[in-house]
Amino acid sequence: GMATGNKLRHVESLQEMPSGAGKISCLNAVILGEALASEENDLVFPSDDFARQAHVSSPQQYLEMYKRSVEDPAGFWSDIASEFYWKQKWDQPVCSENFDFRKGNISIQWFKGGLTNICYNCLDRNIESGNADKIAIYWEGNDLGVEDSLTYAQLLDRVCQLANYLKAIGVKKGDAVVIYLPMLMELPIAMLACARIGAVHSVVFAGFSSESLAQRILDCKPKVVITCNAVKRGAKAIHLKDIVDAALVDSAKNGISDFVPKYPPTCEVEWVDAEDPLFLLYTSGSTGKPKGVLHTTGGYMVYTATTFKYAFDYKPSDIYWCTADCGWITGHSYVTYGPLLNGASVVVFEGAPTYPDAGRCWDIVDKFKVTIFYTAPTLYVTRYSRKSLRVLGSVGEPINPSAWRWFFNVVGNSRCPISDTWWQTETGGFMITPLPGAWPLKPGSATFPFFGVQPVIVDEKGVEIEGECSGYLCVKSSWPGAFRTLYGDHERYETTYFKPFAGYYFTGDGCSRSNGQKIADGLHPCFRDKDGYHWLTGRVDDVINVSGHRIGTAEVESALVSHPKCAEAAVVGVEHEVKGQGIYAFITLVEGEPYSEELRKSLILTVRKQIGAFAAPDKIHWAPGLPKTRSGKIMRRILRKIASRQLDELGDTSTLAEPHVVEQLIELADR
Ligand code: 6R9
Repeated sequence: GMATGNKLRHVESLQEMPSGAGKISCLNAVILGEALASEENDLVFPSDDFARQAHVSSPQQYLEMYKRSVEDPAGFWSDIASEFYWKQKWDQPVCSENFDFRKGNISIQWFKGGLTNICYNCLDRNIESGNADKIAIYWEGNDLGVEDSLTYAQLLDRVCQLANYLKAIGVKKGDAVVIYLPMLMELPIAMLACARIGAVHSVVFAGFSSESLAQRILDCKPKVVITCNAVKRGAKAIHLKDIVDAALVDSAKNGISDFVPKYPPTCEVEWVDAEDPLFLLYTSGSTGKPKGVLHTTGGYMVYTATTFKYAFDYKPSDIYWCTADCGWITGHSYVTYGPLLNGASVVVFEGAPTYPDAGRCWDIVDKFKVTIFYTAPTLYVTRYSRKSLRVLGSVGEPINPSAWRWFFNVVGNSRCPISDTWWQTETGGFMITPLPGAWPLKPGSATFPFFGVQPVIVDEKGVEIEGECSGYLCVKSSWPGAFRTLYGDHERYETTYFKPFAGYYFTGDGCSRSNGQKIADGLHPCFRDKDGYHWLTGRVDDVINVSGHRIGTAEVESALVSHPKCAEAAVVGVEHEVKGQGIYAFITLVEGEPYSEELRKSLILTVRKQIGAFAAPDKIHWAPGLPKTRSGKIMRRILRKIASRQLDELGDTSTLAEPHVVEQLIELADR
């Protein structure tokens, strides 16, 4: 099994690696010398057996590959891209980018001029190479005993039928298609069908309310909305079709098709440019309405496939299960595209991990003999053998060292390396992640950058900091999976991501490199330690992460203030035992309105209705006033402290316009 402690297996003294882009400071460190090993006992080493069979089995091997990936990105990525099918190879430089707004518009292109199709590469290509009868999808329904599966050949048939139907009703290359489905096999099928005909899918998580769905429909103006009648989640039935009908009324659309008839099971592929859009996925930002993150075809294809293969050490004999819903980026990149591009067998689970009881996940692992299990740290469980597992993955939020150890010791039986994958909707695929087998892990650290990724930590002024430090996490050059724009708003793309720190992509996360503890005031929530390991601990902006669902506090606030009795609302995230973060809302009512339990419920209901149940506030804190600066800015730092009851850490409140509101808030904390 894996061993923890002072072992020096696989640890070599490596020289600092020079690179075209200057020193790769984050790498100095895979170099774990004697001093480190004797002082640390928090290193978790891969077993010899695991390392021996791994794609990347030593720090040196990683460093060699990494060095090439950043010094010669074109060569590195075009070698990998050549393993895919291209109707026509790219005729322009493999990559071109401008990351510096001072030099003109931000632009990123990979494999431009190349013609390909990601659906063809997922299905036809794998079928031609002998995998026609391999299971592509094992589907496990919400209710026990309800299951299904599709081989690669069967999946292709189903995709083609739907693709033909979409074509028949007028969907053409470049048209948007909204998909509002639970985790049925039809969800990946619908994504692939769109990709096959060059349509741009926009999956809307089926937990979103009709109003949220309508907002997205109005923004991307799809030709079609694909949905189903109803779904059961746990013991509850949700009538999706009614929600869609309501949304279509809101967004003034006509003509609704109630069923998808059977169409022929073959369908010509629409060859698209590598830079043609593949999908839009709406995600929350710190302000304003949700952003339509746009991913294109070629780079995304190459990147999701490669990250999947290396970060999970994927082998053709693996059975892979990712618990994410296709309504989020994790479901796009690591339920559908990444695994299928690799010809993997993927478990797709419709239900809730706790239904009918908390053992459900482990039943599924045992039933399908899952070998790679990828989930969010908030999923908790016990019992069952789980002998089949060999690699574990974690995503969505920082996993704290004790949760990490539990996942490692209990779920993985101290045998399975954990890939704690840090990435975002915007990045398309993993950015900072272990390559299991290549280096020792540290519980709670996402470790090192993936090939081609150059993370940097900058200070408030945007100056890069070397060595042990903390600051804002940025990336200094493009990678194939990067998003290319925000749909219909390139200016917002530049302003949000490229202007905060000139010359870099700003992630919205903090990062630090010092060993162990968080930097005090939460402004620098990620660090990189002296060994170069990266530690991410959260967002530096007003985005919160509830059970892996990304939510902008501004969206929840605007739902709350739409309530006729709410004058003002301020929402912050607080630590939550089960969900990672909980939603904590400070509410100022309109003049003269008394606090009541009924009003509390009706405020929460407003959020459920406008966004979805997953965004419902966990706590409503009545606030006669909110702490504001003299210029009228809400001091969220103070609200966060009040929400987490760190009342002795309120800091300087003298700059507040009305300092007494803080005392009022403390008094009302438990009302
Ligand atoms: C993939 C996904 C992105 C935000 C990101 C960060 C947080 C994701 C993490 C993590 C620490 C990890 N995040 N993975 N934080 N460690 N392994 O979750 O995308 O929904 O866009 O959220 O999630 O704060 O900025 P998305």
